[in-house]
Amino acid sequence: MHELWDIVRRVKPAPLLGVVALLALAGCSQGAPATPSAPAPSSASAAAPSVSPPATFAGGNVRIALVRQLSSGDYFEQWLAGAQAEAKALNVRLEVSSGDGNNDKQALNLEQAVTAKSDAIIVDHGFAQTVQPAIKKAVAAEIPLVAFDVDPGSPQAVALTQDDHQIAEQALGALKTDTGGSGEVLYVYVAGFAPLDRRDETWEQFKKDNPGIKQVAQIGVVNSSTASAVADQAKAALQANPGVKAIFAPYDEFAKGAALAVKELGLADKVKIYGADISTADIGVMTEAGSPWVATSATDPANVGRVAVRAAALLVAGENVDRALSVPPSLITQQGLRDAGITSVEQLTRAFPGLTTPDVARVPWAAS
Ligand code: SR1
Repeated sequence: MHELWDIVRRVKPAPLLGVVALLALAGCSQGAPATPSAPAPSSASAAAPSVSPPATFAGGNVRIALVRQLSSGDYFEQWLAGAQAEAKALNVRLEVSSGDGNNDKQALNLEQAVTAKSDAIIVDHGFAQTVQPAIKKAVAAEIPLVAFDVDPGSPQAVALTQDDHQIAEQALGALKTDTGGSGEVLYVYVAGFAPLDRRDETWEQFKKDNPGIKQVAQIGVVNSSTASAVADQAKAALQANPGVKAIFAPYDEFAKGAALAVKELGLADKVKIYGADISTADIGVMTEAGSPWVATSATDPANVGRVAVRAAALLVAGENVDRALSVPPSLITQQGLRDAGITSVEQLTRAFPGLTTPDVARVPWAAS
């Protein structure tokens, strides 16, 4: 069961609204209702722009290349929708390519964006060794660059993350509370993806700090059907390890796959899942009767896509942008979602405005 204040203490200081969302969504062992507070007066509410757009943006000819490693799955689809909405709002052309999991293809797409002299480039995920050479070329050509969830290797680029250590800390805080800090755990992880590697650092530290937690197996795959591949692996791992009582699956495709396996094996009363990310489909999985997926730590992916485009637009305009941008996550529990009757990400973000971060890479000429 979750101890509300235990979870709050566990997280790094967050902006006030992030804390409000956390407080409101965390399931509470004391039976206190986890209903949303009235939407706080938010910096997300529409405010008139304080300055006019730079002339460069007037004709709609600013071209921002979005060079993606992956595009399938709820997270990546929502992220793209947010990026496209922000591009429209800022009157820029977003030219989208995806490697569809093929790193060589992503590197080629990135080379092409540099050759095409894009006004700015956003690199969305990718492996450092495959994208850093072309990022160096972009920097040499003075093309502003934003790297989301990949180390750009160039200090001139803006590095955007979701605070992955905090994501893992929040999910593991819930796992620890529910398990009492001991028991067999199945871990889902694939090395090489920067956000998963950072979450893994937290997991490794968590195991050292909690010697009662035993990782009995590690599974994981990332491809165009991650959830079903993970479901197959999780079934085998659970059958081989009948003592497992928790699964740490810090990516929503991992968590969905794990949930499928647990349900199919009839273990939902015994095995609970602690994940990352949120989507409308995820909310459906978490809140359905008997679901084993009890907690997830997440940002709003559409909001993160918006932040990436805003940062790129600011760089095009010659504005100063922090070289390290981070969007804080919130802990979302099954109990909190059920109590608040939330069935979609739209409802979630309306009820909890802390999931929207208009002050991260704020564009002074845009309404926010
Ligand atoms: C394969 S990497 C998947 C992760 O990327 C983003 O950071 C999302 O949070 C997702 O969990």
